[in-house]
Amino acid sequence: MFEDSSFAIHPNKLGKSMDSRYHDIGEILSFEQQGHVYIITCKNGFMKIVFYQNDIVRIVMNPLVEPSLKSSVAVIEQPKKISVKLQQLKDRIILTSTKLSLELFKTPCRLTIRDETGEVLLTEGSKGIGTKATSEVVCYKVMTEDDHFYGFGEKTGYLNKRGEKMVMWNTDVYAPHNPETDPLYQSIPFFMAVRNGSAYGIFFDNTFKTTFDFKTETDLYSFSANGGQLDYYVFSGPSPKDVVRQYTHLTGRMPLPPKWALGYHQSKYSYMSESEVRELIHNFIEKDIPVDAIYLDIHYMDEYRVFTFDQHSFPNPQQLIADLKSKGIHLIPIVDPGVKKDPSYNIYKDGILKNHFCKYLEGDIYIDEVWPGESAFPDFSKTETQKWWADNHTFYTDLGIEGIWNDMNEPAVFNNTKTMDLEVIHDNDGDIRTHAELHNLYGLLMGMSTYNGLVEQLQGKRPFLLTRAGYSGIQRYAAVWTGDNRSFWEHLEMSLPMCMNLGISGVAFCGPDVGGFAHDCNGQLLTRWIQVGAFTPFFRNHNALDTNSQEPWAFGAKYESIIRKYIQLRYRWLPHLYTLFSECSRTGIPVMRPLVLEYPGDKHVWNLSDQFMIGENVIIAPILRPDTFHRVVYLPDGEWINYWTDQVLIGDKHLLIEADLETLPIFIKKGAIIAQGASKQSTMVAETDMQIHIYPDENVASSYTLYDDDGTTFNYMYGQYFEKKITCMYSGDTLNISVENIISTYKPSWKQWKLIVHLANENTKLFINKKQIPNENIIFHHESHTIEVTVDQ
Ligand code: MIG
Repeated sequence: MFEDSSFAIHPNKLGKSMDSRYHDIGEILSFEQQGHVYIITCKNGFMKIVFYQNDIVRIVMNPLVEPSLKSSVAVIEQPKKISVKLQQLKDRIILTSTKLSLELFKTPCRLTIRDETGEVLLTEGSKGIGTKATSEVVCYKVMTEDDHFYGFGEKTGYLNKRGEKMVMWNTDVYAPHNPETDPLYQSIPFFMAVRNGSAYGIFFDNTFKTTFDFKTETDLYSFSANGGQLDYYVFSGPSPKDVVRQYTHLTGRMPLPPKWALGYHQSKYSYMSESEVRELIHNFIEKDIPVDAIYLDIHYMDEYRVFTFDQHSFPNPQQLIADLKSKGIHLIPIVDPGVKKDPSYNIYKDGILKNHFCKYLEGDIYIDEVWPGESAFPDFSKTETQKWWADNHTFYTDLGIEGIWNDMNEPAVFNNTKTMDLEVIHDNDGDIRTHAELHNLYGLLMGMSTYNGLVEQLQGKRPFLLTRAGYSGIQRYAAVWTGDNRSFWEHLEMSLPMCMNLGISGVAFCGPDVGGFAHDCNGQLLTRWIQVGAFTPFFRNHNALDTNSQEPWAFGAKYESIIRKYIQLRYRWLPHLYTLFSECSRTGIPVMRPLVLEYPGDKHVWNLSDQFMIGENVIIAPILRPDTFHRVVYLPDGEWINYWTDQVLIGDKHLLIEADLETLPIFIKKGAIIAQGASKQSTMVAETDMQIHIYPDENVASSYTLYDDDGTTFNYMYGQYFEKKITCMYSGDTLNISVENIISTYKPSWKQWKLIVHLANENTKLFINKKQIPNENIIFHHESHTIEVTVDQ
């Protein structure tokens, strides 16, 4: 409106580009050591360096004052006392641990980190650390031709993020998730760089809006934040798996979920009534399709008031939940953070009276629109509010509920900015912060409150929590689904790299809405998606209002029978999947992984986005396009076995593979040992058919440790579990197998197990723990070239 006046050249307009110039931190003026903290004063800022352990170092820069070493809630580890060698040279300072050395050049201040062999992991060039606008901290690092980047949590696009610019700002995006759609619901400001088979990682622990830029400059990448300190951790690897272990050591790992959370889950926005839910269950059982959980979306509530049931459509939730449980099925209600503004509603009233809602500094409660209309939002940054919210969940747990679904916790608000006013403040236990600073933590803090409440209320049973929003560390509390995708083939394809990168980012328990949330699904797409879902860590079919139904039987008998087969396959693979989940809960190494995690030196996998691995020796190469019955599959060096035919394929090759609608291409590496069980109506049915499949590799020893426990309690944490180690060696026609029960403080339901040896012939001599198994105890299957022996537990 003032375009004709000087207002057109208002300094704010020009200022933007001026302010985005980079201001370097300048030269180092002084260096001192205080205990395990190194303090560096530069011309334009201050730094602190702390070793957390030999392979993790933290670097914090504050442009204005001496940096604070308070970390975000993502970090659960304290620095260990390790011995660091300090060398002060004329032009630089060198700090060396047993795993890395950090060189700090003085004029200007520039950092180089080397691994234990002296190889440069990361280094800085024409730019290092500094500021952009007055409140923007930024860090540049050199990007070489050979660097490939993974992690970053939940992002669209391909696996390798080289060439991308990504923002972390938890956002509710209903619009189609395109390659350019960024940010989404989760903020995981962590990545790893892989170069010539080795890796390092960086976790930028800044909860403001952050940006990771691998696009703007050709030989530098950067990460920056809209406020706060430049606070980051370097993980020195050297392998990609080491980086995942180091990152999840710092930010925590997934507790082992209850087994039922690994089954097939059915959801819809919304199953409207008790009778609809009962009919749904009836269909699953009638049709012999396994199912472990049913979700109730927002319509179960009384006008979207959380912690209520609508009395007309759900008159007796307690009975419903009990009836479902008797069939081995869990009911999971949605819980959003918005609390309806209604003085007669106990949660709202209580929250107001006890001061639990987010406010402006001046004292007004922040009220805005979500499903229930005008609503208030709990301030999860306050310990007391966390406890209050957690305690409210007795409403659900008293009814027998053991799982909760958190949605809209970015938080999503129906206004132009899609979220809370950035000027709203969070109490943060007295250390007040703006929403601009804590926005990305809202979902994590809600998850923490909910999970902790459920743990307390379920008295020893493992809860299940599903969340849409989160920050680094969310894996300690919740599984993550990737939000409002669509029934597009492109979204099936996109879900693979998205989940693989989430896995690298510590969030191993993840999956997309199978079948697609918005838009209309069809039989072929659902079939192909279920095939993939059978192997993603989280396996839930969910579907939006006013779109085609997409329950397993929705598209007729032909598709239903294939879908049944794959949901049953999921249940047959559960003993192996559960073993991998257990490994993940101890090491952070994801169940579903990109090939680059196993073969980081192989250039064919650096951006391989349409295949994934389950554990270290199974490749899943799904069909991701309509009317397509073949595809290219890359098999790394070694020999691979077609799971369906036992045909042996030579790797280090791209192969053209046929896959009719019934076939999900699965390849097993020679030497692999894999546990399988029976298909069952739900995971609550005890296992009776434990099978150990061996794919022997000539003259190469291999081993497998099967894990099992009661699947429902935390007793495994106190040593009650079962581990059976199976080692095999195949040479000549002799297969030597040794079996050792490492821990049997938990007794599995199966008393005997079957050993199934693939690629065998009638002359194969079998020894178990050095005793030859007599021929009459061996069943030889001619068609499949397998031999089968039954063994006692
Ligand atoms: O703005 O609760 O992503 O899974 O069905 C829509 C209704 C709110 C978004 C979730 C979706 C859920 C839907 N919710």
